[in-house]
Amino acid sequence: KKIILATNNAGKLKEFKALLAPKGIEVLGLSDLDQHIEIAETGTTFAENALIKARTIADLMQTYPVISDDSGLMVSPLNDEPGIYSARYAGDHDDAANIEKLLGKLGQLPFEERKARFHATIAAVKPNGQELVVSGEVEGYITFEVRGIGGFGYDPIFFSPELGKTFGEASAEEKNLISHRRRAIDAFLAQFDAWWAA
Ligand code: ITT
Repeated sequence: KKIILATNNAGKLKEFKALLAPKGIEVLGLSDLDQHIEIAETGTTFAENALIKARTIADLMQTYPVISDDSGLMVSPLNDEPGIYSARYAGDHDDAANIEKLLGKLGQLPFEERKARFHATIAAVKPNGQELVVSGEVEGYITFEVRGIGGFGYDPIFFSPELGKTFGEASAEEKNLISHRRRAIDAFLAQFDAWWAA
């Protein structure tokens, strides 16, 4: 089974490939199709933006089912900022600048008050228009400094109590066991057969 992942984010693509290959689902990124398509994320929620991305690519490529991932980091003491703006918090897809801005805003706030959660919404659209939207979240704390070089985005400052380390310090396999993306994909897989057949 082949599906297209409507993303320009190499970190996401790698995780989707690893998480869906064991289920017999081959994930093709836009980069695998030699495409780079910028889509304006004009929605006000993860679900709206995920649907915008999946529908745009589904309209362009009528051959394969398309899925998308809209995700972000919600930091409790910052009223869930940066949320849907996570990729463009300080600079557009500038992970280092985004991290610096976030750490600056939290200052020396005590560790136990630095609660945060990652969210991922997956939207799936088939050529016949059948749609599916599912989500997943994982909880953690924002560290005081960068720890580790694994993953992407905010991973080096997201401490997972379940792993006892940051997502930046975790291996890809460890992160994929518990991540928001893993949980969204589990929800997707629970409805996959019905969606695929519909
Ligand atoms: P596409 O829209 O092309 O898929 P994007 O990076 O622009 O890529 P989003 O708009 O969904 O995607 O923004 C998600 C951002 O949230 C991402 O760029 C990271 O900054 C952050 N993020 C999401 N999942 C993450 C993860 O697993 N680890 C670290 N940061 C993550």
